Amino acid sequence: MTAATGPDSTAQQTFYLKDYTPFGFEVDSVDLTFRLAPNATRVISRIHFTPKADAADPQFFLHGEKLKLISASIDGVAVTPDVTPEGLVCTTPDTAFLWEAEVEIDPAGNTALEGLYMSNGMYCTQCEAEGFRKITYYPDRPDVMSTFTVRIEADEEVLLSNGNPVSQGAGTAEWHDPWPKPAYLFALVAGDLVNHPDTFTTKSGRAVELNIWVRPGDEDKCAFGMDALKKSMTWDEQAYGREYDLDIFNIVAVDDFNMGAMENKGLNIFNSSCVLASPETSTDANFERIEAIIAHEYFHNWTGNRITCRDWFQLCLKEGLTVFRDAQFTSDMRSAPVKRISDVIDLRARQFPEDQGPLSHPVRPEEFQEINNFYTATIYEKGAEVIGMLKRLVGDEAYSRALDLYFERHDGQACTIEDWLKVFEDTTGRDLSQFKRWYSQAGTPRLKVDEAYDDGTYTLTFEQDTAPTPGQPQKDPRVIPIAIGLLNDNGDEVLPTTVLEMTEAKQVFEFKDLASKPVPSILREFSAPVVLERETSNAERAFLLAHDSDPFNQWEAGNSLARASRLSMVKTGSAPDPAYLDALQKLLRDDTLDPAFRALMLQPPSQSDIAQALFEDGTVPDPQKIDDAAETFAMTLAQQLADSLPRLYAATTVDGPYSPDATSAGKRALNGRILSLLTRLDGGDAAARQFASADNMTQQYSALASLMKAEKGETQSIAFFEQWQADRLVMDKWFALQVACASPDRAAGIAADLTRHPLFTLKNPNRFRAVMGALAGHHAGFHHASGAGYSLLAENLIALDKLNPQTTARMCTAFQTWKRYDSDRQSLIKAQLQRIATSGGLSRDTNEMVSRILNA
Ligand code: 0A1
Ligand code: ZN
Repeated sequence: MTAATGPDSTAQQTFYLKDYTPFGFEVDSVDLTFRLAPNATRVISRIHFTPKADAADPQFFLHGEKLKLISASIDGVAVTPDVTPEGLVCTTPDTAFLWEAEVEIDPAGNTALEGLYMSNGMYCTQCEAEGFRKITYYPDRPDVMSTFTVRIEADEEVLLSNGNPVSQGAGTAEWHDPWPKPAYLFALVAGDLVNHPDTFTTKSGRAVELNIWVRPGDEDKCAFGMDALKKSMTWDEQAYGREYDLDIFNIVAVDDFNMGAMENKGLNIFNSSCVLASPETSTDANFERIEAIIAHEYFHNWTGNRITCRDWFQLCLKEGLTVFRDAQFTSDMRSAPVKRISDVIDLRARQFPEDQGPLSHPVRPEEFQEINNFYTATIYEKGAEVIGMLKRLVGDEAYSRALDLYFERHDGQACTIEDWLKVFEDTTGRDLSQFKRWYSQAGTPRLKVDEAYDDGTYTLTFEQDTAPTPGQPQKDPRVIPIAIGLLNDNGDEVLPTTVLEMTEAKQVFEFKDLASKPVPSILREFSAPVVLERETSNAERAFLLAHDSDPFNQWEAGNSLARASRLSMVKTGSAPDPAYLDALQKLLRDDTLDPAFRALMLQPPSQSDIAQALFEDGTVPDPQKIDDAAETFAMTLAQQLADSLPRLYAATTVDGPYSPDATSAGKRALNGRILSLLTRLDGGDAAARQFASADNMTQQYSALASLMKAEKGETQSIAFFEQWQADRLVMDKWFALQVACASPDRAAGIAADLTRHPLFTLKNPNRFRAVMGALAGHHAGFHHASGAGYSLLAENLIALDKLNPQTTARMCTAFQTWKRYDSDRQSLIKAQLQRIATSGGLSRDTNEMVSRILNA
């Protein structure tokens, strides 16, 4: 790769998939010594290279950024490489040689949290995607794999790296990882940590030592994570035949972390919010997320580590598959329908806006400026959806055989999407070239449905169309698996779930010998990530809500009723649809339904989703009106249910000792929704009582949120602060709630005040996200006509970019939907985007994001 231009440049370097060239050298082994010191850590590398005989690119280029080169030698003879801000090149022998270098780095000054950095006095690393080059000179690309031996010299008590421990002494430790790996999976941790230990025996009898390492004081928050880890290890053996492959598996919790967690070989590093859990400090949602992330990182051991990516364009190869696997795990551990519905809500909230706006990119992008900007909902969640479609098309049994072949054929390799699809082609004999468009074409297909019934034959006509996306004006038809069922007038299924395979732009499917015109249930289980467009009546939606045997489509029927009702409230000022209110009340009282499912039915469509629906309908969304409609709806529902709310509240209250299991959590979720309705009527009495008596965070938090939303929670908010001010993770909740529960008029002002709070800091991504993420997620507050939300976010992004480009660039996505809104708001947003763009010294990450959003 050639040198990139400086961060200020508008013409940043772009990297292209088509330019892939293998590295010209084998890396036979890597030996690293770390002499840790906060501002002057020395890293000594000894790396054996062998030139490849047929190298297309014979240049010896090693990545390196922000490194002070102390010395370099080849086969013991000092060399003077050509050093640039991006790396070095050096003349090398034609045969195998030993490269040795010593560099100095500054972990304490590393606020970007990429490479080796310090968090609360502890050293830790984050190398994905391109952080290793900030540690030492190295071919920092995922297709260069090698075995690593690491020696750490430091004052800290606990010294960890990848693989198995070799030796441990006073102030030193040595680790060896026998599995060849790319540098992005390297990790090192040094700190005065304590562990929560356990053991696991794999199905072939390997004894594995397990540890969760935390700061002293957090050791009582590890048991749930450890249990989740053991469940994940067992599940991967049973579901995929995958065993763990080292003698030890370490997890470390870190407070300052840009993402959720990282799957470093044998040494997973976690944002503390994604591993520490206790009933008093964590909500049910936290518990569920922790279980899923522990599983996700563990599953990467096979899908990511043993089989990795050839280059970063293939990121979905490991991420889409691992998200798919962790979703299967959660479905097995909890409720499959509830997991599916929650995932689709999330996909529509995060991936659809991305796919329909200026940041739209294919699941496998073909170009990027900064790879850190591509850890997106499209790569992760749409990547997982594509695998779900593939599995549906080939069937469970073929999926299983294809995966076996994938592991057998590609273990130890750095692979591509072509390799992935080929195992399916070889297993099934199918030609997947058209299916591959899901990886290369960006944008969400819209699927239009027309129906006809004549003389016992029912006809469904589907048309697919995908709007142009940046750089892709033209789209070709994709393969779309459409799972459908047909119901008769009594609600009985006359056609059980059947998968239609759509391959054409327009395609007709016929169903014969039907006694009467059926009611179709289309896209069951959300069998493809598309937008379904179908003219349908509220009566039919209500019918499916009552009778559909597919829980996803049952929920979807209710969801589309809710959307339709909300849209007409906003557009015409009408009252909430009585038929929908009626249906909701029935569901709410139906004790045969899973409480978690009922809680989801009660979850209103997101205000951003309503804004998008209005926009697509040709109406300019007014965020304040959308918020007003949401308020009116909730108030009307509360009033209609007035008589039964206290009883429903009591009936769903979970007493006794707290347990985070799915059944209790589902009940509490429903109880929380009921409490928020009740609080609108009872002056906050029930919520205040719940707040006072709660012995777990789920109930304390839902009581506080209900009270604050009703502007009755001032005392409780102060009490909460006082109780929890020493707990960073709980304080993140407090910060976020202040903004999330504020009225639209006050949200930006409150967020601004919070940025001046003594506990606010730009250095901790969780805290920054708590305030700015909550503001961006407060639809009517962020998009307030004053523009105060936009300018506050811009101001903070400019400040954060100097410290932490990755988190800044991610948060820029708050502006991605700007073209939906009226011209005044568009001008306000554009001015703020330009303000960021011209603020000077902008990072490559943020520069790329802002220019992509601006160029919409
Ligand atoms: N591979 C991780 C995600 C991840 C990516 C980049 C990071 O850098 C800050 C950290 C984590 C996963 O999928 O969990
Ligand atoms: Zn991942």
